[in-house]
Amino acid sequence: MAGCFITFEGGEGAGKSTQIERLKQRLGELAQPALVTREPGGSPHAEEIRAFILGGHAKHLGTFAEALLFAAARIDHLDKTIVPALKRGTHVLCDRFADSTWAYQGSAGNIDKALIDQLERVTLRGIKPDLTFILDLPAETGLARARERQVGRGESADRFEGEAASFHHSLRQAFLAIARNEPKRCVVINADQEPDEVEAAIWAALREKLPQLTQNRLSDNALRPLDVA
Ligand code: Z5A
Repeated sequence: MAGCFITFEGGEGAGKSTQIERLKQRLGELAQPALVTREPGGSPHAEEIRAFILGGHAKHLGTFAEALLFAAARIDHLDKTIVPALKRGTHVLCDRFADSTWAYQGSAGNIDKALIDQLERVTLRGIKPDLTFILDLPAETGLARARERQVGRGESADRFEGEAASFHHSLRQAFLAIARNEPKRCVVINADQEPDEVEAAIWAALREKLPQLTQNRLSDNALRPLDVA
């Protein structure tokens, strides 16, 4: 595809949305258009499924049924938003994707890995992120950030933020395990530092993994790899 697909993963309050906006801005300055999207959600029907799951309405159906709902949302998101953008040469910056199903429903949620694997295969149909940033920080730090933001906005905890501390600890380990298993695709970023430092670490990793994105798209050198892709 002509665009690059980049996902951001990690526990609650890791700073994904903050860094995605910063990266979009930097890419825009280099005439590298990027679409920001999120999971669950990112297309009208997937956003309806998001509201249902995060509102806690699917919890009584059990963790595997929730995994199915995340997959249903992902199919619509891929078909309506992600694949069309990549085909027209727009990069996609996605806040969470399939690794979140592995971590939340598979590892922390104790759903059989083989089932999650099969679900992922039929859902993704071969589409994988080109690069995944795993924003890593202690679960307590991320939860404290998320709570502070909720208090500021007068919101309450969603379906997953209300889980026990042990759930959030195992999530962190699950994301780190994904990164160990797929070192070519995944880069672990220390998210327990100032936003400017996190941004610099992300940019340095992007320069190494997808250097064509860190060049001005309108310059001769940058045009060649994208035209070939
Ligand atoms: N889920 C799942 O179970 N299975 C799946 O397959 C998928 C998802 C796809 C989506 O919720 C939920 O769905 C999620 C997993 C589950 N669990 N929960 N909850 P969401 O999209 O509403 O929430 P989230 O993905 O966890 O994002 P978040 O809590 O909004 O966090 P964030 O985007 O990573 O962080 P942020 O909004 O950029 O920053 C949070 C706050 O910290 C904010 O006030 C910032 O100003 C501040 N911040 C950001 N960076 C820093 C630094 N570096 N230092 C200090 N403060 C910072």
